[in-house]
Parts: sequence; C-alpha cells; structure tokens
Amino acid sequence: MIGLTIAGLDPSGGAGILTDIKTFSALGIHGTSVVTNLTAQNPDKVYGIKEVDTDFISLQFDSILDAYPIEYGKTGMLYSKEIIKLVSEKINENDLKIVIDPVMVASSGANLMNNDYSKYLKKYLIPNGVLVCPNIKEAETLSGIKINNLNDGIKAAEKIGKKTNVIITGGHLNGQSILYDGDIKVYTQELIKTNNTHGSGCTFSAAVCGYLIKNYDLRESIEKSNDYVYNSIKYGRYKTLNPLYELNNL
Ligand code: PXL
Repeated sequence: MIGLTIAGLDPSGGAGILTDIKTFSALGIHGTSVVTNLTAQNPDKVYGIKEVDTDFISLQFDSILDAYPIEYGKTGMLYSKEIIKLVSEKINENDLKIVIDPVMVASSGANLMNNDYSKYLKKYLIPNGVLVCPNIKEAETLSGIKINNLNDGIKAAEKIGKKTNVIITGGHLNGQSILYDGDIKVYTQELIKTNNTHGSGCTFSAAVCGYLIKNYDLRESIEKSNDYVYNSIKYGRYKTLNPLYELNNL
C-alpha cells in the first residue's frame, strides 16, 4: 500500500511532510512525497519559507508516478496560486483521489499562504478532492461565514460541501467536528488540555488518506482518524503530536 503527500517540509518534524509520512508508516503504508515548500520552523515560530519552483515540483510528481501505482494522496501546504494550479493539473492528469488539508496558518500564527490562496484552492483543487478538512478558521475563510457556534459551522459545512465532501475539524468548537457528505454528521470528542497540537491537521488528513488506502469508506476513515488524532495528541511530546503511538504502544 502506497500513499502520497503533496505538502511542505517542517524540519521540526511536527507538521507537514514528516508528520504525514510518520502517519502513513504507523498505518502500514509506504509514504511518498512531493515537497512544495521548504520551511524553517519549530512549533513556536516560523523562521522562513522557500517555495520550490513548479518545474521541480512537476519533476517530483513524474519521478514518483512513473514508478508507483498511486491512487490516493493528500495535500498540505501549497502556499501560492502557481503551486495550486500545477498540483491540480497533476492530480487530474493522474486521476489521483485527494484528501485536502487547506493549510493557511501555522499553529504558531505565521501565514502559510500567499494572496488569494483561498480563491484558487476553491477554483482548482477543492472541486476535485474526495474530502477537504478545514479547521474553524480555514472554514471561515473558505465559506465567508463567521463560525461562533455549531449552527454557524453547519451552515459553513453545507456551503463548502457544494464543491466536495467536507469535515470542519473540531479542535476549536468544543471538540465538535462537522461532516457534510450530502448529509450533516456531527462528531463530538473530548478535548485534551495540552500544547501538543502542532501538526494535528496534517495528521488527521494523512490518517484519513491512509484509512481510505486501507479500503475503509469515507465515514469509517474519518471516525478512525478522529481516534488516531485524539491518541496522537494524548501521547504527544515536545509540543507536537506522536503519530507513532500505535507502533510504540505507549
Ligand atoms: O499545520 C499546518 C502546517 C502544514 N504544513 C507545514 C507546516 C504547518 C504548520 O506549521 O509547517 C509545512
């Protein structure tokens, strides 16, 4: 079983590609990656961002897809319109089924997107995804709806859900996640008091992608990923998640 992450590199290992690969590994999946951006950061601060040029991103896609029969992938930090367009073209050309984490801002507060990022995400990428998983802030940006309570979240999910299945992840709404896949379903989870949350969006989207690869349906994959992220946060270390908890048996 093989998965693909199309995302940025967080050298602290807390988020981005390194976390996605750890998550795939914990699920028994061989992880491949296309690096869209290099970042210099730790869980507290982003020191810098360097975009990879689109020709080289394209070459990474070709090198992986020429060698491996990949069906499912996920996207993380894409940063610019040019990268979103290129990634969307590659996804369409290769019929990839993609879980989209619409990464906009790092947990430390730094911007991980360029101007009009949300507009181009909605135009090129989201309509071709199998699931988009925004947190509350990202859902507000994508929907244009301010989310103060569950009802607002449901409205936002229905609006974003016109383009593809969506789950608004619940870390900021009392542990309530809102799925719209034609019907609304609300998942409620206990919130853990901790600062080990850096990378939770990356881990969730990689886990959903991983469970889809393992042939679970979308709802089963989401439910299993909710548990997976809960435990990764619970057993986190060094202000980041521990997506290997299953392997470590902590
Ligand atoms: O958690 C969002 C995220 C995604 N991808 C990269 C990141 C971060 C947050 O810091 O650095 C590369």
